[in-house]
Amino acid sequence: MTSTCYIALGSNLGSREENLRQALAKIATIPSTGIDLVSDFIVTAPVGGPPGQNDYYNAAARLRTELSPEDLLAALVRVEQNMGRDRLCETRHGPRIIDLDILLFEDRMIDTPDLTIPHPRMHERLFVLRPLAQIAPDVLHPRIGKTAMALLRACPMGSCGPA
Ligand code: A4P
Ligand code: MG
Repeated sequence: MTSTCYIALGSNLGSREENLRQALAKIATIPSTGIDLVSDFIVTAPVGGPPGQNDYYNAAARLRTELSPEDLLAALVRVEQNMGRDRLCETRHGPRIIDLDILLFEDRMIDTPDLTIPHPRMHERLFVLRPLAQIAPDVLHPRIGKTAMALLRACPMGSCGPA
């Protein structure tokens, strides 16, 4: 069974634009998975984390996959590791070469220790909602019952952080 899902990409270390491109190229090689839409890359001020971090490059993509959400997450974590991300050396919300988050997976709602879908903070983040609403304005957040565009419009600049 093919599922549609949306992911967020972020990078604020090294060649940030190139990191997003490389991640997309690697995601395209995940078995039984294809990328069918990618947003523009946007430059956003870091939200949270230690002061003095670089701005992020952020993007969103739509995938079609035969994998389960758990297997897709494992594959995305492997892409992050393959690109040199080492979580043990990172501070929470600190600089990272690449961060790949699953935002939505069909209209599934998952709450396990390793996986929360929809992504728990997606609806309050401009750096997620802007690219997502660009490629999928009408996609529904199954928990909140609003579209990506409605969430973006409802997102007060202050609480979402600058983007
Ligand atoms: N995990 C659970 N649910 C998911 C999901 N839906 N997608 C688990 C991906 N992973 C999920 O992730 C930690 C664990 O979360 C994973 O191993 C998985 O089992 P991580 O990527 O190591 O942690 P993280 O990303 O550092 O933490 P967190 O809390 O996910 O951070 P956020 O909330 O993603 O924030 N500012 C700007 N402008 N742009 C950004 O992209 N990103 C962050 C990271 C902070 N500030 C930012 C940006
Ligand atoms: Mg993450």
